[in-house]
Amino acid sequence: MILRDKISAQLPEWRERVKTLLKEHGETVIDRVTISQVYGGMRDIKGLVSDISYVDPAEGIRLRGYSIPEALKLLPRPEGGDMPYVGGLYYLLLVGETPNPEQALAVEDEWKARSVVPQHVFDMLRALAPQAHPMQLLSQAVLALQSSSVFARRYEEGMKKDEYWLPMLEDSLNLTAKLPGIAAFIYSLKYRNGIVPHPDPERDWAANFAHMIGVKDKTYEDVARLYFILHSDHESGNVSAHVTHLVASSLSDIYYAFSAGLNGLAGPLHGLANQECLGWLLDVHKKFGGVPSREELYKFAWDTLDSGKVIPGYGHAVLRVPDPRFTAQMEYARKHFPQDELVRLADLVFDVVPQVLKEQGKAKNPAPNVDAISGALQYHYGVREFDFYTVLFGVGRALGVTANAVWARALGQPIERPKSLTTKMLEEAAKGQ
Ligand code: HAX
Repeated sequence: MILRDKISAQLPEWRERVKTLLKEHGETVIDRVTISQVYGGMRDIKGLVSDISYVDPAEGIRLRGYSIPEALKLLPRPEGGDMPYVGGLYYLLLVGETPNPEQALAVEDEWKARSVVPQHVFDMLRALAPQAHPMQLLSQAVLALQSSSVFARRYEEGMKKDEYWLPMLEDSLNLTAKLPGIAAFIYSLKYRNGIVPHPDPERDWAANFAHMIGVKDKTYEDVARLYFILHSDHESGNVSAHVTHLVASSLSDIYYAFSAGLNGLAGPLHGLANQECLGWLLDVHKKFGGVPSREELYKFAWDTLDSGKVIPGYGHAVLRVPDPRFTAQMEYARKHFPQDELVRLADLVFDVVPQVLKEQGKAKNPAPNVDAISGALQYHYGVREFDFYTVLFGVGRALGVTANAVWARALGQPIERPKSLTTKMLEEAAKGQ
């Protein structure tokens, strides 16, 4: 298998590199930690390693060194498509090299061969409470697949540590292959008739999601590819990525680990912000009977803040500029459907809200993040049930966290165990200054 062979070939050098770094420079100090960081959600403490992506506060994400526009340009695309194969992106994340079309298609073929979702997963989803949030369904579905974990079986049988990454890769491919079908089933179960068409062997991973969810407009295939690529990875410290890494560090398999990561993604300050953001846009639209004036929106934004709420889709823990994932989606919308009311509204919000947040003076970053626009694109194509949007985020996020998990295991990253302190200890440390 191409991914296994490519990673295998790189491993001796990588292992040597890490070993030498630790042996010769293990005691090198790279940062200091302040009391406000310890009490403040560990913000900006440099304590994780990922070679798969890096978020520069002043520029945004780079996936294996490529900015979003570069990656979208370089990755191979299907004939007639405007956006790259997600299989090519997965190749880039896992292997660290830009794939040629055959290599991107080899990943797509791996996914096709592994895409059948076991019946028990559907049966379990049908048995859940009708009011359950779609993110609960997604998390439970991933957990239900755990019984097929190759890693758990091989570990039980006994395997050498330097082989751990091989079943992790197998599990990761099996999991990611099934996610479009699971997500489409959740959508149909919650909002349609509970029936999902079979995947079409002629279509790629993302286009098959578009097909299974029932969106007829062919250009939605591009939107699906763009969406999953943009949401794939955002270095390792965000909640969903960090939780997945943390859980996997105890040698849990990827099903346990990613299910936990999804539960973090379901929080309104993280992935659920996309649903919240669309809800906020619709509230504005409803209140003013369309796109309001600048002044009306300015007041509405202040009313939101004054009521003690955050403005969803704005602000970021690391970024200090507009999120390039926002920009990529905004550019797509402006190019393909500039007259769409919600897109026009999202554009106006982009104009007004940063000013409001600056005036309030609390948010360190008043600029939009990925969630400020993603829902408006889905809404345009008729995917209007916005409590489903975080499921879409989860499908994309699986690509990044599984790629990281494979490499963490390949490089033998240990169980995570940071140290906690008491408030008294912090007070004493402060006195000692
Ligand atoms: N609206 C109102 N207030 C905001 C704000 C916003 N969009 N963004 C930040 N603030 C406030 C914070 O609530 C905080 O207030 P307090 O001091 O009263 O606690 C203050 O500004 C400082 O926060 P910060 O340091 O700038 O931001 P954090 O690193 O603590 O948090 C968040 C980053 C993304 C959680 C934050 O900006 C936020 O709540 N944004 C709105 C929700 C959102 O869009 N989340 C999605 C983020 C992207 C993501 O993960 N997607 O999945």
